[in-house]
Amino acid sequence: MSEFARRSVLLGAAALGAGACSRFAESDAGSDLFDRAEDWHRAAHRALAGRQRLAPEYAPDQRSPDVRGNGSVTVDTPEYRSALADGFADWRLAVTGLVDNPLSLSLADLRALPQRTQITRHDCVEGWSAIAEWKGPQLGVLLDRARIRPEAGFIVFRCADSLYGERYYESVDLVDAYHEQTIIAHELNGEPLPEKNGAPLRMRIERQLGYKHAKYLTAIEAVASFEDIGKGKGGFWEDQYGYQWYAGI
Ligand SMILES: Nc1nc2c(c(=O)[nH]1)N[C@H]1C(S)=C(S)[C@@H](COP(=O)(O)O)O[C@H]1N2
Ligand SMILES: [Mo]
Repeated sequence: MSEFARRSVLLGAAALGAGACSRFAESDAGSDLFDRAEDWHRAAHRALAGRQRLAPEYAPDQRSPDVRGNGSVTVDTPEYRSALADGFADWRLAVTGLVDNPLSLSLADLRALPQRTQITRHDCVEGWSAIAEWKGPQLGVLLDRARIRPEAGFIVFRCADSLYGERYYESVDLVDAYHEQTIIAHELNGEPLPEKNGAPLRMRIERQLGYKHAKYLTAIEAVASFEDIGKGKGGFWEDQYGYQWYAGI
C-alpha cells in the first residue's frame, strides 16, 4: 500500500471511529456487538474505498480543444500584474499553519519535486466540463515535507484573487488532501498554466467539483477547523451562496 493510501485509511478510520465508539457505548454490550463491529467495519471500509477511488483518466486525443476560464480569469492587483510580467520568478507558495516545518517554495522548487501528470475531466456546477492534462507535485508530498501536525484536520487554499470584493479560498479534508490525484498544477496541456486558468499554480482535486480547485494559489494552510475563516463555511462559494462544502463527484 502506498504511503498516501495508508495515511488515508488511518485518517478515515480515525474519523469514522469516533462515531462508532459512541454508538458502541450506547448499545447494550451483548452478543451482537461483534456483528455490529463487523458491519461497521465493512461500511467504513466501503465508504473510504469510495473516497480514495481515482477519478477517470483519459487519452491525449480525448482532450478538449480549450479549457475555458471561469470565475476569476485575471487578478487585478499590482503584485500579481508584476509577478505575471516577470514570469513568476519570485512567486512563492507558502505551506503554513499546523505544520512543524513551514515551507516557502518557488516554482523551481515545485518543479523539482516528483511530478504527477493526469488527463482528467473538470466539471463545473454551472453545467460545463472540459478534459485536459494537468501536471504538478502531489499535495501529500508537500504536507509530509512540512510535517503536518496530528491536530490538523483540514487544508485551506489561499488565493491571490477576489470576487465581489471577497478573497477566494477553499478547503478540503485530509482524505482529499492525500488523494493520489490531488496535485498542485503548474502546467496545463504541457504548457505553463495560462493566466485565465490560475497561473502560476492551481489545485486539482479530481474527485470534487470545479469550485474546489483553487486557482492563483498563494498559500496552503493546515488547520484544525475552518470555522474562523471567511464566513466559516470552508470556501468562497460555500460562504457566499451556500454551495456544498463537500462537492464529491
Ligand atoms: N482563485 C479562484 N479559484 C477558482 C475560481 C475563482 O474564481 N478563483 N473559480 C472556480 C470555479 S467555479 C471553477 S469551475 C474553476 C474554473 O477553472 P478554469 O478557469 O481553469 O476553467 O476554478 C475554480 N477555482
Ligand atoms: Mo465552477
